[in-house]
Amino acid sequence: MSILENITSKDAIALEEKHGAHNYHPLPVVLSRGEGVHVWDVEGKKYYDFLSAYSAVNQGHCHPKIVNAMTEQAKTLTLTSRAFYNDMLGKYEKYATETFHFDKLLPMNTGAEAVETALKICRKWAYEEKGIAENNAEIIVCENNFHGRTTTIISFSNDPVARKNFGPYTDGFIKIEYDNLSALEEVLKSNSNVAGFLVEPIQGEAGVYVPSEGYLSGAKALCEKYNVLFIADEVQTGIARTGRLLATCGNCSCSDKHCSGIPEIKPDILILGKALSGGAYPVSAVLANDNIMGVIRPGNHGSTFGGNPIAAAVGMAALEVVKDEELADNAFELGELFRAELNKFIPTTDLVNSVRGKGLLNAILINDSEDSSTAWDICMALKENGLLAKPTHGNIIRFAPPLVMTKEQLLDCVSIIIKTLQEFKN
Ligand code: IF1
Repeated sequence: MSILENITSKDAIALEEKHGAHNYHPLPVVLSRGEGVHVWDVEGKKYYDFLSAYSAVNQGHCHPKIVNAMTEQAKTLTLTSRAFYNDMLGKYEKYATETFHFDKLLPMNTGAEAVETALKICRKWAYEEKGIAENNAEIIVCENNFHGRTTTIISFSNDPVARKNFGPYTDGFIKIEYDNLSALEEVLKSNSNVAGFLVEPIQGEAGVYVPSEGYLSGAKALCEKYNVLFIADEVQTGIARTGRLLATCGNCSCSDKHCSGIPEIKPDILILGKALSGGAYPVSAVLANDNIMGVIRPGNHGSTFGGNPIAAAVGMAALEVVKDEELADNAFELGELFRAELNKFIPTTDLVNSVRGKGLLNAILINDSEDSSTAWDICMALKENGLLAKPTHGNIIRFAPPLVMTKEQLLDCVSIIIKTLQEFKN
């Protein structure tokens, strides 16, 4: 069989089933094309994408500016490794550090790699700058976190499916309740070996759990008080998804007209991935100022592909699109509209308990037991009606369309969602 031959959905699924590892349980739809907020399956059916590859495709599918940057660079120079300089990396690093207001950027490829990088930087900082005795550094994490799939990262997960039988686990992590400042202070007060606090500004996998107002700034203040690094994992929440360039953005010097005036929550270490490339290419990064990033010296860390010229070109284009098209503002406004429309509908149905989220990272909570298949069945019905979304833990459906959506398209999607829920029979 030629790889260029047309294939039916059924055959494509059968091939993966037979030849691929079974580490996923996808919705049975086989996509072959994407443009903006839409994707098409191999039979030509068109869908609204309400997952955006888990918030990687914020700029929309196959954004021409990003695709052009990628293909032009691919024709010129793809990979040099970091054994040599390339002419794109410095330009990208300058652009990204100016965009996010940090001194330095360390380029990696996937989100999990960037999280690992941040953990390494934090530990090294603890030994060399904070003065913690070797091998004693601890990093605080939150219950129900999701930071990726590596052995170290799953060591501090509390999802049994992600974790069981992958031991022995990496030491040096303390787990506390999310959205609980006294739990954080409790640990900080009693343990002088704490080096960092790793947190998602909104817990995605936990079901788009938005912490209380003031939690992040409070946590940041506590970290400052106890000389502990505040590490924000914005792999999913970053790059305009939540209606700001970053979910930790406050009243900073950016031009975001929806800055709320709350004090700026500037992480000591910022982790980005996913939409840093608009979903075109694996591009992740860790940003920090010199007093922290300075602990990393030649040989301490690296990656064959991290910082490659295609990634640099793509990363720069993807950030430019976010600014040029004011995607943070659009996500903010459409998010308000989305929740308002669903909040009008929810009192009329027994199927949905509530909607929550920020910007265009939202979820509806289905009124059924955590282990029922209702959320999955609703997603199957949404698929039939031309909208793709995926259930997450605990009978929750995440709604995260590309941020390039128009108001008309969003209202069209809202009517598909409401119609599907109205027609849905358990
Ligand atoms: C999978 C969830 C989303 C992330 C945060 C780091 C990473 C992720 C906050 C790692 C990745 C993904 C990966 C994907 C499912 C997915 C996900 F449902 F699991 F939680 F997005 F909501 N930090 N999130 O959300 O980035 O190494 O994957 O590039 O199946 O693992 P990565």
